[in-house]
Amino acid sequence: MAVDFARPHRRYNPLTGGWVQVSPQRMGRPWQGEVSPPDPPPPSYDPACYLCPGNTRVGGEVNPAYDGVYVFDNDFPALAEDQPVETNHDPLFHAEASAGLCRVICFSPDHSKSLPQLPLAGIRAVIDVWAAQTEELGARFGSVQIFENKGAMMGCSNPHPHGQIWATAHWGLEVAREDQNLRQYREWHDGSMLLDTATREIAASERVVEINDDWLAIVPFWAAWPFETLLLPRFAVQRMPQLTTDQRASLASILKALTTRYDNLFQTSFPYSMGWHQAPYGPDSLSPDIDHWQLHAHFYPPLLRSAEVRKFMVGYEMLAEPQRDLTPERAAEMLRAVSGLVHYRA
Ligand code: H2U
Ligand code: ZN
Repeated sequence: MAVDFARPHRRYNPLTGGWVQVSPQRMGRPWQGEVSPPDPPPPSYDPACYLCPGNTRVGGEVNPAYDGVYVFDNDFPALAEDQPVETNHDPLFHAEASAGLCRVICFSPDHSKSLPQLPLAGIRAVIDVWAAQTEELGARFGSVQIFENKGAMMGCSNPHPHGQIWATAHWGLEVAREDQNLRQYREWHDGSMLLDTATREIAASERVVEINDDWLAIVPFWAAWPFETLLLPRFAVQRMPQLTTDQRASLASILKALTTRYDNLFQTSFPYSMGWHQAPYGPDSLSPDIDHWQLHAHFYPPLLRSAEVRKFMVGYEMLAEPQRDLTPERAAEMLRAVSGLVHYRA
């Protein structure tokens, strides 16, 4: 018998191999998000911001008077570049030295403009830097993790629009899991998991949030966070540097539309952690087998009901598996119901 999606059920995440418990019967009547009064916009320049052009950072370095995207080496890197190869082989206290580098990427000199508020050319410039950094660091490291932590709720205290890049010799656990699952899908089903997902989601349409000729944003069937989205290319591509001029332009446009919807949902600068997954490099970079890979971005926003009410991953989630009341289909419907064109602050 087929699963009744109106009753409690579990959904499988083929990328991670995890499960999510969905409890739609607890959702009750569909609710509108409460809208709180918009928070005051930050100024375009903040003399106390360590990321604004011309300002001094905590470590004493002075930012140049940059006028586009600005990348610098993190003054407090979590990783060190020159690490000896060391391993403690121990069944209980196993460890290895980890080598890598950390960079900060300022999306714009304007302190007040987050991604949805940047012009398309500004978002396009960020994409070009993401691609160039991937190419440069991929030649030296096994994995290039590009991400953005946005909003105080996600532990980011500075509203200046910025992201980070961590390049590591090893593959992060999530990347390693995806690599294994994408590879297995190709072997078992003779196809690309995420291209097949895009085709099926477009046909079903109920979880689609944004779509253009090249890209698709969905609340995935297996989403754990209330308004989690997955940004997928509609063509085969393993890494960001491979994107053509047109594909970068269409990516800028879907990023702007998706993040505009996010901000409009609760009329707040929507917090999230987002990041790109792409085919890792080495250790076998000389003969890389990356056909099973497909470039994609995850958005993990914590909000549930309003600008203040967040979802906590606690209790059952920490001890068993993620659980949600709001169905992914309803979340996608709510994101479709707000504008992807006009930002609430415009
Ligand atoms: P988040 O706010 O997204 O955590 O990023 C800020 C990063 O900027 C953080 O990793 C770095 C911090 O180490 N930073 C500098 O490199 N220089 C500074 O002067 C302050 C913050
Ligand atoms: Zn600033």
